[in-house]
Amino acid sequence: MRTKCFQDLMRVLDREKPVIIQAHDYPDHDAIGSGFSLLSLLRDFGFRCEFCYGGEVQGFSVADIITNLHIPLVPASLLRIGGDAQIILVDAVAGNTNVTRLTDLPLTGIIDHHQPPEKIPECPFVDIRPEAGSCSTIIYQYYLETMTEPSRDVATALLTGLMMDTAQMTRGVGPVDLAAFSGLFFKGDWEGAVYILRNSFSIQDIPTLRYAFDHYYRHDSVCFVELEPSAGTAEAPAEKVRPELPGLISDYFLRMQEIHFVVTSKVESSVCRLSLRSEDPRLPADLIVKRALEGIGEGGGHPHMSGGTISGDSIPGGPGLRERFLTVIEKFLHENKE
Ligand SMILES: [Mn+2]
Repeated sequence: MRTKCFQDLMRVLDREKPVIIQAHDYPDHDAIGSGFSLLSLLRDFGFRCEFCYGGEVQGFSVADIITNLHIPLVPASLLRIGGDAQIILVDAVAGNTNVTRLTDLPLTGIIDHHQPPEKIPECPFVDIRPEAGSCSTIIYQYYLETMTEPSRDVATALLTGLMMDTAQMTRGVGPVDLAAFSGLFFKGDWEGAVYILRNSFSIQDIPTLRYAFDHYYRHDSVCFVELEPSAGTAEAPAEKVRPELPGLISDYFLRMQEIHFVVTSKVESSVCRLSLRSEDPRLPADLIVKRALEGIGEGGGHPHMSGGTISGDSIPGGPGLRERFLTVIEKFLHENKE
């Protein structure tokens, strides 16, 4: 895929019309870092920009970043989007259920680092680089390209996005990520960024963590954690699970030396959300979730980290879900046998 550049983006944008940068719903650190830095860069070049998200901002860590770094992020529901808006999606796959459709207007740009769907939507500017460890890395490249010095807040936001998505530079790291890391580290408040990343759990998560430790299922090196109300107790109602917790739980279980693949799921308001992690190169989490949810839901992401959703009557329940994954995993292991 040809790498696009910031010049190409500026060429397709009209300075007379508003630019709306949209992060995926319930934005995470990388969505916020990349959206905020793109907003600053476009404003430097004379564009009128807003930065918005669907869903809500959840989690103390993301909320802290928005406040501390003075990020002008607005809920999409508060924006009045006119017919001349130019919408750019960051850190998100167009058409996925985690991207609220703001208007009937077609997208003007997509900037992302997730594995793209087979059919990439028609769009004037598409810069999708699955080889980048974070979307923040891509935007940092735009700063290099235009020789723009990021402000301290922008550098900190980019660094936080990069470090979060790469689990502190331990997964999915490519040469561009390393260049971004070394370029940003002392430009931003690295101690602030590291503090946020190190303090991702809260005392309030303990009942859910306890539930996870008491109720996980393990099949060889594969582990399932199901935070669904039907399997739960009053100690761990899934309704109270913060959206980033399943990912953190998957990360945590992956640290067990016996476990190389983790699927954490939670069911909330008739939607089952899955968070997957893999450290087995034979088991790419993005392809496996896609295959396991075929016909019942959608999923995608990266080989080391992916997610998925299943809605309503299609939710198969714990045993059914495990069965689907184990069948697919078995096939992958068989195909990739040395
Ligand atoms: Mn990302």
